[in-house]
Parts: sequence; structure tokens; C-alpha cells
Amino acid sequence: MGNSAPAPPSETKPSPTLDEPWRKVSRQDNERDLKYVQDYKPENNSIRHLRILLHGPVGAGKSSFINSVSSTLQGRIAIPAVTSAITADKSFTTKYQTHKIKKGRGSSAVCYPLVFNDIMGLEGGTNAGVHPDDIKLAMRGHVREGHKFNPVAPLSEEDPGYNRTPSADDKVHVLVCIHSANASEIKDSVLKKMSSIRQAASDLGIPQMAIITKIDEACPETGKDLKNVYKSKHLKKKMKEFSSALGIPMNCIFPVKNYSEEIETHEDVDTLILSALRNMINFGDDFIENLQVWNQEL
Ligand SMILES: Nc1nc2c(ncn2[C@@H]2O[C@H](COP(=O)(O)OP(=O)(O)O)[C@@H](O)[C@H]2O)c(=O)[nH]1
Ligand SMILES: [Mg+2]
Repeated sequence: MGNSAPAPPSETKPSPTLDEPWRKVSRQDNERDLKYVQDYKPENNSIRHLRILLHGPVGAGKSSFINSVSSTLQGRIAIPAVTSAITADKSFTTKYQTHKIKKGRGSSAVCYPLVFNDIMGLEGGTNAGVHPDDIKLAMRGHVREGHKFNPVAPLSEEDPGYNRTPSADDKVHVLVCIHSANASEIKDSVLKKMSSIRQAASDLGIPQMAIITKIDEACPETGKDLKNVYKSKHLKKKMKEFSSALGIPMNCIFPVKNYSEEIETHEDVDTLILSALRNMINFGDDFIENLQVWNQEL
């Protein structure tokens, strides 16, 4: 045994990557996807913008995702609209805030007809995160801009932060759960909250998807080259685990690497952000279209 030649690495350790990607995305799609997002306009006249609600644990990358979308669409790193440092403080009271994405520069600047809200929450204890009932109210458009969430007392109808007459574009059109690929197993208490939120969204017919962030940290091969994302066995496993824990089908889960330390945008980062965004718009627009049908039927 002693002087036998060592086995080649491929025999001792299975490769961490698949030979072929299991989902096809490439930087060649960037231009098409960017154009799709740039040209998007909700068909429904009563809706000025598609409202996307991001929810997930503190530090999952919600604010970074909004900033990354902004950077990708502007072709340069956007000045953070939302500071990430304060989100690390779990006692920080979150405000319900709508984030818009600027299109163009200077006096000709307008905003994209898509807006984001992000809600932290789903932490284990009762005194951390936004109450699930408040997330449900936000989905139905009942939470006013600037309302400060109280984790122990959900919004009541008497509260000035309660909007009794939400318009169609106050309502949420896509619900996105954001989670880090680098996080350990999701706690049972968190899962319970997530599933109650998911159920509420299902009851309202709101489409749901998930974004898995920090794929660069979770998988070294993907960290080195983002093009490995759909070849990574580890990430595929993580996405499957996530899919079964949350009940979100694989084709509604998108891995991204957010802009975090970069000073310039990068095509491969943009590819994944655009792929997620394009699908978000598709899902949301289907919902908006149905709203219109319902309105006509009423
Ligand atoms: N490496 C890496 N870091 C990320 C990614 N997304 C977010 N981060 C970092 O994770 C931290 C928390 O992100 P943040 O967006 O504030 O999370 P939030 O609490 O969900 O809003 C920040 O330091 C980000 O720079 C990612 O995809 N890759
Ligand atoms: Mg944040």
C-alpha cells in the first residue's frame, strides 16, 4: 500500500460541479432582459407600478438586492438607498418604505414602474422582526408609507398607519422571500411564520418566489466564477432544501450575488439579477392582469 501511487483527485473527491448547467442563463441574455425591464409598463391602467414585497431575515440581503437592481439597471453602482449597517441592529424599528428605481439621470430622470418594499422579520423571538399579521396587511395595501412596525403589536384599523382604502397599486403584486445561501438551517419558528405568510399570499392569489443571496460566499466555485452557479452541486442542494422547506417550487427560486464590495457593475452579476427581475415582473404582471379581469367582472 505504502508505495502505491496516490489516486487522481477526481477519484478521491467527487467534483463539486456538474458538467452541464441545470438551468441556462448567460450574459448573452443581458441585453434582451435589460430591454424587457426597461420597456415594461403595467397593462392595467389603474396601476402605476408593480409592487414587489421582499421579506426575510435580517442580513439576508434585501436592501442589497434593491441596490443591486438599481445598479444593474443604471449600469453603475447605485448610491445605496438603504443603509445596510443599521439592519444589523436587530432592535432597529423598521419603517414601511417604498424604494423606487431611477431611470435616466438629471432633469430627465423618471422612475421605473416597479417599486420595492422590504420587511425584515421572521426572527425566532416574538420581540424581533415584523409581526406576520403586519406582513399580511402590507400585502393587501393597508400599511401606510412610513409606518413604524411594532413587532409585538400588529397594526390595527384605528392606527394612523392603517390605510382603510388601499388603491390597486398600494397592494403587493409579488411576494419575494429572500434568504442567504450561506445561512444555516432555517429555524422551525421562522418556518412557521413563513408558511403562514405564504398561505396568506396564496389566499390573495399573490405570486410568490424566492431569491437566494450570497451564492458567492456559500460556494467557492461560484465565488470564483459566477458562471458556475447552475453547475454547483452545493447550491442546487441548498435551493432544493429551501424549496421543500418553504413550499416554493424550484422554478420560482433564483440565486443571485448582490453587489456588495464592487465599485463597478459586472456582466455576470447583472445576468442573475436580470434573470430574477424579469421573472418577478412576469409573475407580478400576470397577477395584475388577473386583477383587471376581476375588476371587469365586478
Ligand atoms: N458576499 C455577499 N455579500 C452580500 C450579498 N448580499 C448581501 N451581502 C452583504 O450582507 C450584509 C447584509 O445585507 P443587507 O442587504 O443589509 O441585508 P438585509 O438586512 O436583508 O437588508 C451586507 O453587509 C451586504 O453587503 C451577496 O450576495 N454576497
Ligand atoms: Mg435592509
